[in-house]
Amino acid sequence: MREIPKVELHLHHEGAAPPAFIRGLAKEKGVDLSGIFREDGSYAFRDFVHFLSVYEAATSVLTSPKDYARLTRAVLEESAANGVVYSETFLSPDFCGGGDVEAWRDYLAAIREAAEEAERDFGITLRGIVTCIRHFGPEAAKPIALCAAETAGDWLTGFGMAGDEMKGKPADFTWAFDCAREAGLRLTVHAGEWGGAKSVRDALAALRPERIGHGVQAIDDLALVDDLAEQGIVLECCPGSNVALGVCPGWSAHPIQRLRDRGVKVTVSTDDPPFFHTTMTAEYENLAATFGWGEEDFAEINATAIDAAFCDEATKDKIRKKLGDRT
Ligand code: MCF
Ligand code: ZN
Repeated sequence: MREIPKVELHLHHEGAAPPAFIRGLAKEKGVDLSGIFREDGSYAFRDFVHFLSVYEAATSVLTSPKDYARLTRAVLEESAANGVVYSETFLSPDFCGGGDVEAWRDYLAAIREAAEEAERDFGITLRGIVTCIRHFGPEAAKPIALCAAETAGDWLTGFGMAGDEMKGKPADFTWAFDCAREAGLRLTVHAGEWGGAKSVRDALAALRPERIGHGVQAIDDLALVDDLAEQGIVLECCPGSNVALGVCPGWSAHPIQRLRDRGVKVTVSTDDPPFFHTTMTAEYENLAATFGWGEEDFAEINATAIDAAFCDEATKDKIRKKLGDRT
């Protein structure tokens, strides 16, 4: 499974930080983060809302562009070791530079340079998605969208929303999404992870994204599932994350196969791999064990993912050649 070339569309930049990396930074900076780790060294969280606060605590020691450059290299080396040839990562000026556009530019430059080096060294291509945080509210999303619009280009190609889906309604964020859309950014929204099928409907109606992060609870509304299929909305499924957080009671209960059977375009990602004790290899192994997926299924999923990627056509063609190169 490790060798299969893979496309990952849904990865949170800080959420991909290995716990040892965050512990090392905490030690260097004299910050006590012992409360967010279990005795075995892994991240400790009780439930989804607690996960959000542990994520923020871990992020608090990433305080400079240099920290992000080191993180980017470590994350991409690990992804490439799991066969990932193309990845998109959620980044937020809320975390990189505290919302200030000049600081954000410096963080972005460092991340981008590290990604270019990793592309040369490990053969993995990265693109960025600027992300507003739902539980920070719609006013906080506006400067994030402005940062995104000012830095949109060939590397920063998307705008999205993550965080606590139970807070606020998508319609509150239309200003931010309209701003990003006008700047030429492609759109994705986390929905239907906790907020039910209605949350997916609301996100689609108010924000008009072309992809939905998670979206798995759409399965409870078959008319919505048919709409997703008809409109070609792509779901960024992260089954290991859903199982780890308790969105699904187990792998066999995950709706990815049922959604796919009904014509929905599904893709596979890890979300926050070390938090959820997963990797792209582990996701594929679990999909093979649970649903009997084989080479053709994975080829289809990766073709869907690269078609839906937020990069230019020349990059897609380069990646498609790698996907076709199976040895
Ligand atoms: O997809 C998972 C669970 N659902 C919602 N949000 C997040 C997930 N992983 C990270 N996030 C949040 C994180 O807590 O995304 C934001 C943080 O608020 C970071 S995006 C650079
Ligand atoms: Zn996510």
